[in-house]
Amino acid sequence: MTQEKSLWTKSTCAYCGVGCGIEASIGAKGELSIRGDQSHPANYGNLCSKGLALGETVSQEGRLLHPSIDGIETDWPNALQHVASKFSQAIEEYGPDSVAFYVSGQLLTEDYYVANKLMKGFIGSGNIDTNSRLCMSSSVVGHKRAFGSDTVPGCYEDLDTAELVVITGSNLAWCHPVLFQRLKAEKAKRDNLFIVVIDPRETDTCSIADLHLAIQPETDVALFNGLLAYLVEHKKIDNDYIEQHSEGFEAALKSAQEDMPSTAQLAANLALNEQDLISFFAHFASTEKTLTIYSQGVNQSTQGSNKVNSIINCHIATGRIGKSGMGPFSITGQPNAMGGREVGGLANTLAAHMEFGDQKANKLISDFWETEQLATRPGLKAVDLFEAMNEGKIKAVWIMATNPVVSLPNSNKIIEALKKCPTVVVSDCMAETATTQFADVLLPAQGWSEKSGTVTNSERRISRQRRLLPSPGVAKPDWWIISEVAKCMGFAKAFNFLHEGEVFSEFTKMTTLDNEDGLSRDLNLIGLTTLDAKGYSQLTPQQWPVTELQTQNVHQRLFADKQFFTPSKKVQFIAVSQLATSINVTSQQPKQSQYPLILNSGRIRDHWHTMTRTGLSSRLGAHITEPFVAIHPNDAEKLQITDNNLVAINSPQGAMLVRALLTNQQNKGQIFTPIHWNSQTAKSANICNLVSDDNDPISGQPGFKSTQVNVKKWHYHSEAMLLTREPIELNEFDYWVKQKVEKGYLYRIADNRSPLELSQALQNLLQNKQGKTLQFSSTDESQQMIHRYAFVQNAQLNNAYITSEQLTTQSLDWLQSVLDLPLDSSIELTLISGIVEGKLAQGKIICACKQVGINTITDAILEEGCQTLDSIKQCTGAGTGCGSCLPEVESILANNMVDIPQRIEVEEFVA
Ligand SMILES: Nc1nc2c(c(=O)[nH]1)N[C@H]1C(S)=C(S)[C@@H](COP(=O)(O)OP(=O)(O)OC[C@H]3O[C@@H](n4cnc5c(=O)[nH]c(N)nc54)[C@H](O)[C@@H]3O)O[C@H]1N2
Ligand SMILES: Nc1nc2c(c(=O)[nH]1)N[C@H]1C(S)=C(S)[C@@H](COP(=O)(O)OP(=O)(O)OC[C@H]3O[C@@H](n4cnc5c(=O)[nH]c(N)nc54)[C@H](O)[C@@H]3O)O[C@H]1N2
Ligand code: SF4
Ligand SMILES: [Mo]
Repeated sequence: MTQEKSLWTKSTCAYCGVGCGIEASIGAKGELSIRGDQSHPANYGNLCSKGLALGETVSQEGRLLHPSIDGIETDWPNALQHVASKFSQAIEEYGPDSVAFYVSGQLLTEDYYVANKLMKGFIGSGNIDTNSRLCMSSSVVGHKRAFGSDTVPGCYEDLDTAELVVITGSNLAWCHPVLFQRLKAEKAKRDNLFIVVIDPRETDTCSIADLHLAIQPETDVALFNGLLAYLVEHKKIDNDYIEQHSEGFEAALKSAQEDMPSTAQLAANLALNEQDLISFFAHFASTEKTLTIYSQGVNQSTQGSNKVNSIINCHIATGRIGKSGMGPFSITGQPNAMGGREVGGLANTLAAHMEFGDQKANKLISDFWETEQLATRPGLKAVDLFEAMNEGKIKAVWIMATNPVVSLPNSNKIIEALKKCPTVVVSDCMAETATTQFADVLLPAQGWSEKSGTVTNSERRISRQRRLLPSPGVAKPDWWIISEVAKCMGFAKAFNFLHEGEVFSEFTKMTTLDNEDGLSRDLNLIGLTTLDAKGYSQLTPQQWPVTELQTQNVHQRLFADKQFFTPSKKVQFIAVSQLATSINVTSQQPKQSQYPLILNSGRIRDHWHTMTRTGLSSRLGAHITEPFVAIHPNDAEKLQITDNNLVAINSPQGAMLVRALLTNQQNKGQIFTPIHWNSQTAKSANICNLVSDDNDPISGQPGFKSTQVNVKKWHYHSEAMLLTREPIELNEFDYWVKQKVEKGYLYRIADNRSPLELSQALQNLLQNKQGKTLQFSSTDESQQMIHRYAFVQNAQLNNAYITSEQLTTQSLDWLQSVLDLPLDSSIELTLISGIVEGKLAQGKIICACKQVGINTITDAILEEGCQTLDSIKQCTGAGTGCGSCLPEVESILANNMVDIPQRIEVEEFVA
């Protein structure tokens, strides 16, 4: 038992804000095994596909190993001094507001703390903003306006006790899978749990919903205003709570009533069935234990802050905050979105939840940091920051742990801004990202598994990330890099940290300034201020406020005492009104007819953001292999687009080229594309090329979820699938997408050349010498020419391709695993004939953990007679790992049981 313990180190998952505890052990060859930490209260041992694949993404492939200046490798002292002098020179010449940091919710709290301390405390500018601006800032505004503090009041345990769970603007099944599975298990156990999903799309999250409201995009304020008006009309409000503990009710109600002439009219405005609307309202009215989970469909909007307050208003009116099973619950995106907010990562807050404009806070921080330069006013928010850069006002920027060329709206403008900025410093783990290309100085940062520190999850729980592996090259922790630059800038005394634990200790003390009792501010870590190095090293999860070190898991809710952090100590209703949206709600027609469709964007189950990490795992890459646009069949028909066509999407800002996926899960007039692919993984699939930088006037959060676009079929002459062991540059082709597969890469290509010309172009690129070439050209049943080519070296397949006019009509999923298999005669035959047998025949991978393909699952249903999820699990192993593929397995089951038997065949084509 003791031996077992010492082999597994506890840490926290690198990805989403659920903040799951993991345990890692290192094998003989340095490989990392990962399992869920049974004792961690965020996940009790469960992990999703991304968490389980963490071990596969810690490879050294593509890592940034050394600092460089203007593309020339250098050492740390030189690089640090260079950055310091560039920043100091700019400050001297143009003032502190001429420099900026753009940081990330993927930094650890310790990194974030020193970055904020340097910019706000010692450079003396507010110009540090974070990618959480794109993610959580509308929630921050909503919280501060209502509660007087940026507080998420509830905890995950509320999922286990709630009787109505409203999930709005969140695809929990794919983005917070462990919470989704927890809720799903509750749903299976309890008859008294009703689940409502509010999302314009029918997502996998709807698989557990009793009611799905496919509202028109951007109409959430009207919906929740309608709910508030309904609650009042049906006398379902908590009058005592409103009178004694809140302010602003009358004004909020007046705005709400203006948005709801009648349920019939509101339903028509939102394009909902009136019965469904009333059902939602009635459930909310009659269920005390109501939890409203929300995420980017709410936050990422030009009226995101108002959407948040429209939700919170309904919870205040019913007194449903701070009690078990109820409350508004903003689910955070990144692993440390919360930590960043705690230490002042946003340009408009100070640190430890203290605010600009508060003289007392200003003095407390200045004294604590022993500085006279503390910034006195907020800095530029992300979009404005890059705008200022574009105008030449920012002379030096330091980007850490984020990839703004992909993730900020209007990518072309971001690229222009970076080109104009005289000094662009980027700290990243990867050498080649869409953003590192534009850096003057590159600094290699330690990544997950190498760095050490803390993160805070959605339920305010602080957990340790621990060092597991050595770092490659000379990569250093972000907090160290920042502190060393600060020292070179002349601030040695304030940045003399020797260990991340010392940074954490200083931060915990800061939370207690004039706040020993936790009555001035919600964020109080007084119980952690006495931690010594050993205590920090062994720290178990702690949920704030931490009045004393928690030796077992606690589940606390704030505002149970009905005391808020507003001047009057009362919670605030905020009067909000539905603003006009980019579509004309009543006619359902987009207002600008040149761009008649609304483009929505978001995440897929197995990829993380710009794919710098999940793109390294072949298991994760196999779920969805190519960027796509989901489009309703009626819209597609009008545009003469069929399934799998390549289509160009255009907006006034830019264009992208992706594969069409026809689906009824998409509402008419709206399309959806994932955010993950970018210039490193596809020719033209960066959705932020199209998104405008319109943002919420209060939070500054961009409206990523609705961009007006048009879609046109894109014509090409030939397609290719190319398999290589090494990455290859394909920009000469009109369309390409890269997928990591076992032992290599699989590229999908489309071009305006003929199949034969494309074949020749590929051979020129591959430059194969000294080996065995297998080549075969033939026609298929529809007389299309197909060219197959494989190059074998040392009895190993080195590269291979197939070109044809149309490849998408054929299932070529077997190509994903072929590099990993010993090359025998049957594989050679498949490569030149296309006849697929045995292991190669299982089709698209559905269960990433157990590598189970769609054909194996459909076989189990149709041929083995598996008619339940459990029997499929038993028979195929699918869904027995992390379980996040279960909704998809279920939908395959449902599809195959309803209109039997549309079997997905691996097509064989005649040689
Ligand atoms: N697999 C995976 N998981 C992740 C991430 C990842 O990259 N991959 N990223 C993490 C991060 S940083 C974040 S922020 C979270 C995001 O987590 P989510 O917010 O759950 O994810 P999204 O897919 O961005 O968007 C959520 C949903 O909002 C819907 N939506 C769009 N417009 C509207 C609207 O007007 N109203 C309403 N009610 N809904 C609308 C979209 O259709 C979409 O289904 O995920 C985290 N988890
Ligand atoms: N259209 C559209 N755009 C969106 C969104 C959307 O829904 N739609 N969502 C927005 C949201 S919510 C978010 S959170 C953003 C995410 O967008 P980004 O933050 O740009 O995405 P990531 O790929 O996570 O970028 C993290 C970068 O940091 C590097 N990195 C990882 N760990 C470390 C580390 O420890 N130190 C350092 N120095 N570097 C590290 C990675 O290699 C990677 O290059 O995208 C936003 N953009
Ligand atoms: S839900 Fe998945 S991605 Fe999120 S923290 Fe847990 S294991 Fe990691
Ligand atoms: Mo996010």
